[in-house]
Amino acid sequence: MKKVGIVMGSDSDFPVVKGAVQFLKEWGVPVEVRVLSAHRTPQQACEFSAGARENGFGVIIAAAGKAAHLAGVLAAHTTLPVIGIPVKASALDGLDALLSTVQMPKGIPVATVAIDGADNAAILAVQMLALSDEGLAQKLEAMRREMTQGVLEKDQKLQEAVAAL
Ligand code: RP5
Repeated sequence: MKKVGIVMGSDSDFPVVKGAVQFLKEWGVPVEVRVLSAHRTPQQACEFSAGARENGFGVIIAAAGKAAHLAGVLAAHTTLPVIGIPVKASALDGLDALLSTVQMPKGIPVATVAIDGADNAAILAVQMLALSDEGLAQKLEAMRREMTQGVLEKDQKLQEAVAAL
């Protein structure tokens, strides 16, 4: 199976990213996690991305806050799909990182999830790998069924609570 690379701009982003790492490990998806900054270690970030395909990666997740250029810079150096997580790390509550990550120019896409949306980044990465992995695709289907069932049960409980008022 291809690996997922999770890159964060600083170790201070790790609390946001940790759940995604755990999710991927639980699902048996090989994951490598790095601190590589578009601004502080630009050369290392570019080298990681440029070599990612030949190093066995299938998807890159990039998490960064403030003037968050990390996802875009990584995307510029690979044709692998890059998922961006804007991190809430400043006085602007992540809006700065959201706009920096999502507003990519034509030709270099970054699939941007919500501010601090690491869970969805991990799920989206698995969906991408599942394009060529039937086992993962079946697990995703099962997860969806479970989610649907959970909401239906909540709705049923709510109906009972409302009827008892
Ligand atoms: C960004 O600046 C990082 O991704 C992080 O979200 C933010 C703050 O970094 P530190 O100053 O905590 O290292 O580049």
